[in-house]
Amino acid sequence: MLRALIWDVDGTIAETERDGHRVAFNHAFEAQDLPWRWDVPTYGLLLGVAGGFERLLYDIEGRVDAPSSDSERVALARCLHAIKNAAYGRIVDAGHIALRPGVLRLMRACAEADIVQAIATTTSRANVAALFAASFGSDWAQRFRAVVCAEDAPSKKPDPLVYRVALTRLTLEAPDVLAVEDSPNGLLAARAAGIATLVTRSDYFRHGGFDGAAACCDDLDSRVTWAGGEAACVDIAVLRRVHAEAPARGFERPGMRSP
Ligand code: XBP
Ligand code: MG
Repeated sequence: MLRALIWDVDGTIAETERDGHRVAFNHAFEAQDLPWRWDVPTYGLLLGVAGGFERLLYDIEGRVDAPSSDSERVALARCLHAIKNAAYGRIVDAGHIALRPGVLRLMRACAEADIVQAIATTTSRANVAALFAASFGSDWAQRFRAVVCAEDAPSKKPDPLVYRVALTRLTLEAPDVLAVEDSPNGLLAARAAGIATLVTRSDYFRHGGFDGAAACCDDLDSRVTWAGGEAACVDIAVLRRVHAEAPARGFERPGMRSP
């Protein structure tokens, strides 16, 4: 039985990357008098590195005009990341980042159907709080039984840690839940934790590789397909069917043995 839905944040609940985090990173470069800028396609490539700090460090390490010592590069990445997060908060507070289609509808339906909801994200608690306060209001935390962020799971997706911590906090097992993700790294993380995953492809991952997803759609208000069927949008009946049918399609559950 489906007991809980675990939501990713960036790309899944809102399109935060291109016009949110990316713009804020560029603001940080400018604020530090650096000539570096991440254009839209470049940022798409860099999203292969999960975590804003890790993404910065990866990029800095490939630049000839970056500091030469490891400690200076780490210090620069930390400084830029802090400036970027403050700028991201301002972008979100200003209402520039909208919820993706169907998110609010599905959250309300889950609440009515007694399906518990949780968050499993690579971003920080402050970034989640800024986005959710702007999107859901100041009482946003009441919607979620667990909110697991970068601070709780320092090994970023595709590492399954963030999902394992979410399961522990929910006191549920992987077969009790369904994850909603937008990216290949997110899908890998959820699957590595043994969790069936519905993928709502975000702009940057429209053509991502989603082998192993329990179901896929372009957004929650659009046609969703899975091995056993399809539907006009993602609703509670679809969530329950996708979750129930996932094991029958060879999805490996912890403790289950292949025949
Ligand atoms: C999101 C991320 C984050 C954001 C930036 O991944 O990888 O790094 O891009 O946020 P997911 P931070 O959607 O899979 O959680 O700078 O706070 O990391
Ligand atoms: Mg995501």
